[in-house]
Amino acid sequence: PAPYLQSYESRLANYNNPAARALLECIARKQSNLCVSVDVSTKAKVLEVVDAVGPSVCLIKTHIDIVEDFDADLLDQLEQLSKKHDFLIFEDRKFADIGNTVVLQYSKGVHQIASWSHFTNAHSVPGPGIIAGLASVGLPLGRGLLLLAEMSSEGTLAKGEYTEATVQMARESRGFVVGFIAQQRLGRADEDFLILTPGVQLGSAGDSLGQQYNTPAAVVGKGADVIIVGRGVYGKAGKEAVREEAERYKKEGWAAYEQRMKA
Ligand code: 5IU
Repeated sequence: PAPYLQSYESRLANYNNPAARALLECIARKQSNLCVSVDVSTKAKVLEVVDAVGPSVCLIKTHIDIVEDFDADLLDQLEQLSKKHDFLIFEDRKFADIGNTVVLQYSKGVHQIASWSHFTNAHSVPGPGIIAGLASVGLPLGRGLLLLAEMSSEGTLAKGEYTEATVQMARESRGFVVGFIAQQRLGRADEDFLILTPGVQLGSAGDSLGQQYNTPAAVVGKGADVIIVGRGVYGKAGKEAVREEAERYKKEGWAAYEQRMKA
């Protein structure tokens, strides 16, 4: 069968990248293909949500630039929580500039993303120089890159030939590019890319700003390896409710994976 129809453990053989390997191992160990997107804007709230969902996730996705009281202590505490609960970190930075500029954005500034984030992502619109730039910083640190091949939002221009050209760019940088943010399996049947899919929620079709939701079962069925859930989890009131919701998505995501392997 195609690589993605096999177990997460067996797919380790297809990856040399340390971040990709660590993610596959973590998914298998925790029986979780859930990534929670922690889109909240204070340190205290970020840490509360991460501590609540930590046991249920393989990956935490951040938008570090929305945290109004950001400081280095947040990064220390995030790292401690990642050890306590056993998860990896993905800064959803969506780099989109020329190689020289993304080198600086990835390694410097207030956030120094490369120093703490196992994964980040980039638009393919600038061409392969963006990958070369990010790789020059990230590869020596064992980081992995996801290319934005598709988006979940209504009217996205990332489709068709653009998506295909993005997959081709990934093929040419396989050591660093480990997969895609996408809505479905991409690449040939004999290729193995990690597919991380946002726009996942149970019981909602979307929001008022163009977000479009599918269920965990639907996206895993179409090839997602990791489901990314934001408001569906952190939007619940109270730490206990957030914890329970993360568990619910974890179980849904894992059941869908087991179903897919039977296919
Ligand atoms: N996100 C998307 N769709 C995309 C990409 C990223 O929703 O195509 I690329 C991000 C935006 C947000 C999270 O940080 O994933 C989804 O949050 P909600 O589950 O709250 O909609």
